[in-house]
Amino acid sequence: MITTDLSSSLEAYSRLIEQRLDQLVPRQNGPHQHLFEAARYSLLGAGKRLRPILTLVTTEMLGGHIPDALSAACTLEMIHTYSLIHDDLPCMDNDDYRRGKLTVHKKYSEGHAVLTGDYLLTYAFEILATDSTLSAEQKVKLMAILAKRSGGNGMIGGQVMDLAYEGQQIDLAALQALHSRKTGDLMTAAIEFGGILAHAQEAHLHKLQTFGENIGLAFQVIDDILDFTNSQAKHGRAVSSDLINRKSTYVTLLGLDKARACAQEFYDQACKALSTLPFNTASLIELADFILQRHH
Ligand code: GRG
Repeated sequence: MITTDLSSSLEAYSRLIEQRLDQLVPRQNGPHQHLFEAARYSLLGAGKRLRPILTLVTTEMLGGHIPDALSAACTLEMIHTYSLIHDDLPCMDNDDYRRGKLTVHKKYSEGHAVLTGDYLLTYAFEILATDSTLSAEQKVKLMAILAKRSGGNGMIGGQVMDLAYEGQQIDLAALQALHSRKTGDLMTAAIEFGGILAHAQEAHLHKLQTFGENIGLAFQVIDDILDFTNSQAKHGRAVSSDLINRKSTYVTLLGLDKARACAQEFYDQACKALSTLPFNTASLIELADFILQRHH
């Protein structure tokens, strides 16, 4: 059950994130104004904001200060949005719609979509490097986490595995290795960000990482389930985009019931990792519940 309390705090966090993104990426005039327009088009007004919310909830849980964590949290949304813009391009998934509106390459052009993604990626690091609320040590740690988790052995590596496995039946271990990078790493970064922003101890950071890795995988299993069941609800048959693209997913490999059990197992592991932390972890567990029970 998602409580009214949780949905109102998710809305409150989303509002803060939306306002800060709006401030961080203002409109600009000049021959390159379309870049900022496209960045605002892709960033503002939609999206669950799950990654920055994970950072803010973790920061607050550990006794950190939300206003000081907000810009850093927004950099995760920028990296996430760049990955969606590039993933939608014709050379990747070739999607026409994202977050209920035309994809950036359809609304503007392919060139603008590539460059808007590049801009959001680059700008995320500029924000971290110049955030006056962060210490020099925090800046370096956050930039290292973001680079590693979104890089060649993280999100981008996972996407390349996805390309490599196209049209192939892969086993569960390969699927997990792919998704722990493609989806899990940025979620883990979001949790690690909370730890760094609230000056968490090393031992606590390790537990938080385990939580992040497992909740990232639970999120992906649910995503596969939703892709399958929403297609069924919409079309009355199993024509999920994953099936059309002949992608191996938790549902195609395990079937619906075992995929649900698998999501629950990742959720349980995630919560177990939190159980020995000397903090009130209720809000992070509520967020994990939301991830497990979400319908979109
Ligand atoms: C192209 C560099 C590059 C990387 C692409 C993350 C990724 C790798 C591609 C995005 C497409 C995709 C299906 C990723 C799996 C993770 C996922 C389900 C993303 C959607 O995240 P949500 O549901 O989206 O949090 P909103 O719109 O709510 O932010």
